[in-house]
Amino acid sequence: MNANLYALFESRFPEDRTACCIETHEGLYYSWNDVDRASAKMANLLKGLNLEKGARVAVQVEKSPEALILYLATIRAGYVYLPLNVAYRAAEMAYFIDNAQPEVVVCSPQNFGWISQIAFASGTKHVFTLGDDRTGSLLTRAALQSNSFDTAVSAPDDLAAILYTSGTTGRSKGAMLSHENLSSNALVLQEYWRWQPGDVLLHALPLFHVHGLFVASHGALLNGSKMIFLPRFDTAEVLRCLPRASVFMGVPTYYVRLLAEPSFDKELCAGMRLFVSGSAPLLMDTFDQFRERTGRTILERYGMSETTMLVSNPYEGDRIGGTVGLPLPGVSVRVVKGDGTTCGVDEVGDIQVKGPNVFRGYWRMAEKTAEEFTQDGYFKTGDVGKFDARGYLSIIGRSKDLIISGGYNVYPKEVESFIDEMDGVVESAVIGVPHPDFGEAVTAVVVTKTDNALTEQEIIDELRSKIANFKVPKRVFFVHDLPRNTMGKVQKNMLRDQFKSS
Ligand code: MLC
Ligand code: AMP
Repeated sequence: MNANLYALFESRFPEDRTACCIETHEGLYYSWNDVDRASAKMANLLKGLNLEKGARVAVQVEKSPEALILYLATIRAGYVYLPLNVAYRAAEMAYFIDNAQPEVVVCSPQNFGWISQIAFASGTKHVFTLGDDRTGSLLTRAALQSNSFDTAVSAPDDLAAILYTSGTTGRSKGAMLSHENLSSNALVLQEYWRWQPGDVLLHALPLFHVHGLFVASHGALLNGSKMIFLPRFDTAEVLRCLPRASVFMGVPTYYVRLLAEPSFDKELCAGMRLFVSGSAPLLMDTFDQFRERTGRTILERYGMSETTMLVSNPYEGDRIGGTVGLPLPGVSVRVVKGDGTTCGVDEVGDIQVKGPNVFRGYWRMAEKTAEEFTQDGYFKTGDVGKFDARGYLSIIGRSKDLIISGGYNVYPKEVESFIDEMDGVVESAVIGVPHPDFGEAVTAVVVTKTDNALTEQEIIDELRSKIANFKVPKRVFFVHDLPRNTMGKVQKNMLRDQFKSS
């Protein structure tokens, strides 16, 4: 049997392929036939480039139906999709491209100048452009291709995607996900969340992370369901489209923003069957307010790039606020103490996972991969939590030094290294402090040389020119020394306490 993920989707396309698969906010309709033919054209284009087996196709483009179709075309042709956040700047892109060695890079037309320079310098052979308005060389070239394509035959272990997740100590690591990783998770979620005939997904998430690219899109594709595609999360647009949808997925910030709208009420949600939250902790207050306002209970689930989804509150049965729910069918999740023994009920420890959803390792980092797995094959998530007596998992914290801001991961170490190399800086510590909209806000605490007059704004401006905007600290504070323990380690919890209400 062909384990290619596209073959699975194709086997689930609705009987009527003229039905709508993607509807855009501008009112354009893409039928299932359109998606099939357009992905065939792009797959033919890629195949015609004579790429090697397992070639990476790195993509940094704005969200559009064509961007999703490019993803489908890449896996359909048997290549490996590598999505990159549109916020990444030159230094970040140079690292990813140099590390992943993609044979093809696709970027927005307006970024072609600088990205093609980086790509060609790293040995990439083909750089195409794709705009969010159906423009760019990718589409011009694909238009000349045949609109039928025999989906490549893939083994379950063949790679379908590489998702870069930042490293706690060094640079970003590419999590390698196989066709089986993605298809097993998609199938489990379709059943677990009771996708139904007639469901319509309101898709407002970005297409370069697990949540928007896999969890949301795969659900609709597997179910033969229409997606209403928004280019980004925009509260007014979501409110406008909600009455025509039945499923919505988002990070907690989306729910906070919806609740801030007085017009968001039961009536608008009348046709809604399912609201899913994930990627960051959903506050109890948001969970409760949402239920009160809409009569709907948000279903919170827990996932990560390396594992896609591993735990979820049930569709039927209690969705318990403050917990991420129960391990998904076929996925084994345990909480262990420092000595490796399993924790009892309500005992806090490290969360580990094993199952068909767990990735195939970090791209060209065999040692790092080995470190992140236990001897009996469990992946160490870096999250800390506990199971209650009913088997519901709560995430209590993280053993990894990570900030999650509006659903995006920010690794303090990376931001610190950019601050530390600025003239006049002795050292810095980057922390997350509570933020009403983003959940956590990136905050920098900096020690400068005594005669230095570096200002908060100068540091922010300098960082803005170098790293993705969501990683730039919202505030910068200056101190004489960073608090350290007897081992010399910076005590970030003291800094978090000190600056939490700033
Ligand atoms: C934007 N900004 C952010 C930010 N997003 N700041 C902190 N954190 C964020 N997440 C800042 C920009 O730097 C800019 O600042 C200003 O906000 C306006 O930018 P914008 O792009 O117009 O913002 P907006 O559209 O409002 O975006 C906010 C958001 C977006 C919450 C809608 O960040 C978003 O869609 N997040 C979802 C992330 C996601 O998909 N996560 C899933 C990961 S998968 P300035 O100062 O420059 O103006 C995963 C696994 C799993 O974790 O389990 O799912
Ligand atoms: P990423 O590396 O971007 O895939 O982010 C994965 C991380 O997001 C996980 O390791 C968790 O720390 C966090 N995360 C995902 N879902 C949840 C959730 N529902 N609650 C709390 N944290 C979450």
